[in-house]
Amino acid sequence: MPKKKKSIEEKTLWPDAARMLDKAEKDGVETAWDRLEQQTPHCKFCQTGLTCRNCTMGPCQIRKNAPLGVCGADADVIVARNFGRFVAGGSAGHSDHGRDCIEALHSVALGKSTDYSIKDEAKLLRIARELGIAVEGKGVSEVALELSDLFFADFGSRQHEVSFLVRVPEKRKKLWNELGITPRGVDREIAEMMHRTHMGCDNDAPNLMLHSARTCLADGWAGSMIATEISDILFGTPKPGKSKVNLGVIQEDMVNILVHGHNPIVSEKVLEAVNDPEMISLAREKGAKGINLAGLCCTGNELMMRQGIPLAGNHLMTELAIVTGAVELIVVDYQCIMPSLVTAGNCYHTKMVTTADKARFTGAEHVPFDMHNASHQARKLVQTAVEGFSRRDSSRVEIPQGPMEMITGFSNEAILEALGGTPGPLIEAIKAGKIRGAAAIVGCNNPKYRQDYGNVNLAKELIKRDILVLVTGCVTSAVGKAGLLMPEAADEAGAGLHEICKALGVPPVLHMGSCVDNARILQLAGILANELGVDISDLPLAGSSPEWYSEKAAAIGTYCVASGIFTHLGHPPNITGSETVTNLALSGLESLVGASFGIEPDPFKAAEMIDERITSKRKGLGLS
Ligand code: BF8
Ligand code: SF4
Repeated sequence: MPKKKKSIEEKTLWPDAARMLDKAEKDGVETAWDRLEQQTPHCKFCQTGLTCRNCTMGPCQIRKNAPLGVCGADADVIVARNFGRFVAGGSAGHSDHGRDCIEALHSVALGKSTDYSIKDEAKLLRIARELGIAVEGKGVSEVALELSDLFFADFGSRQHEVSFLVRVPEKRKKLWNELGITPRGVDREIAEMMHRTHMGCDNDAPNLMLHSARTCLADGWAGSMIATEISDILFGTPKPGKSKVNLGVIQEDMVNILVHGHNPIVSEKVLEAVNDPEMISLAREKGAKGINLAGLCCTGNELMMRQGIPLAGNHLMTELAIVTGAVELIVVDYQCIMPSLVTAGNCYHTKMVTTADKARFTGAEHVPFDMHNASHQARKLVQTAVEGFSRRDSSRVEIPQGPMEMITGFSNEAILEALGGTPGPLIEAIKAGKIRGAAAIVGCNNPKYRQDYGNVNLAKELIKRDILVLVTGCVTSAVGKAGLLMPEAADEAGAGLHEICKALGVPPVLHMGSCVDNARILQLAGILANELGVDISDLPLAGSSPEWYSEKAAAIGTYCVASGIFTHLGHPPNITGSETVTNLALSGLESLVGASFGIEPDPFKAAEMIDERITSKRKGLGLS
């Protein structure tokens, strides 16, 4: 049977994306949606996790007439091994980003980098104290050095827990100890996952799944948390501020530069170079009004929440941003960057530049950034963009208009400040049922879904039910475009949440950052649980990733569940070939860690699922 082509309407929720999809077709630019069509139907063995390629006696596929791999591994073991490696990949991504942040802090502390500095000294001192470093009588550099050394140690062969476990409620820590899943060194857990999944090691599916949990906990409570906290120390702790989102942030009369990836270490420097008067006058000489910087994906979130830089869009908007024909330069660091961007750029005058030696793209120019050359390299890049302006073909430019306004930047510090310095008022609102609970909607776009349909509708349904929504990563752009990040969106919320939002002047959906910043949500959960003297799993909280795609998103989901937070996913990871693993994920984990996964592609039914969970947790706390 010939495959039915999806209409543009079925591909995305958004007018800006629809217009660019139409233009892409006319301009002959292939997108992720086109390639998905070519890749469909997917291999059933891979989709259910039943393929093993871990040695050359195989590869093996588990079938009815061949239920064991050559070595004798069964479906459960193969599925659990594959899942373990999948989340180890995600944990490695977040955590290696965290390591780069430690290296930056370390080099600033040693005075080896003049390109970076400590912007939030108060936070540096606060965190150092929190982690047991004596700060009295010491200079900022000395404290920064001790803190970076402590964080480096969090990555190594340490035998005891990672430092930020001081934020975890005692009950939860005891549970992790009993299960043997207390995260030790970040690299240690990831390497051990690779070891366990080598042929002939861990051949017990539940035991493998427990180590998956441990690996992801090392990501959430160390790798990601360290990335977040150091980014705040180096670039400032986010405060609520205005920004804009959608492709309308690209400016026709200006040189346009997009930053894409995850680590603010590159994008912050690009921003500085963009604001350099010398660069601006160079742009004017070339006939542009100035230089416009906008962000994509998580790097976009990082710049937006600290500097107010507008967000052009999320994962599936990255190719479409280039299709506007008005982008001179796209600068990337790492993660979630489609290699197709090089090809899309070649269809226009858009140049793609890579900056990390560990993330190079064939066909893109490589301008490596390090601690000692970042400002210089950033200026070089901006100059390249300015020079590209004269190569722009104005007859091929089409920019959707009308960016949406939004308020972003709700770090925990900002949330506590809005509450008057303590979590007390939030707890009172939860007790009174004005806020019935909170749900974090996080993660990605995936062309298998109508873009952002799940992300937006789930958020809308939850706020109607007086459930406060927290967002990070690519969901930010989704809810921002839907207007949900503005205080006026409180009018779409239930009466209780509406009242609280109006009193505080905040939106019913709070933007908490990029994907590594899901660690902020873990920290907040820890604060609330400690304040109430309960475990995280007792709180009326939920996580959700309706349109996830990445290994990192699976790692986030797993550390959420292992931390005691029920987590909804739009579709399962590739585990359904094993009943044991699937049952463990959907229910078995409940008796072990007090939470599990729920799968539901329909956002309206997912809202129901999350609501039920929150209701039962409220009951458990004796709340109506
Ligand atoms: O880490 S939400 S598509 S950009 S994986 Fe990637 Fe998913 Fe976006 Fe940021 Ni997170
Ligand atoms: Fe096959 Fe076992 Fe080798 Fe996997 S480890 S490829 S199941 S023989």
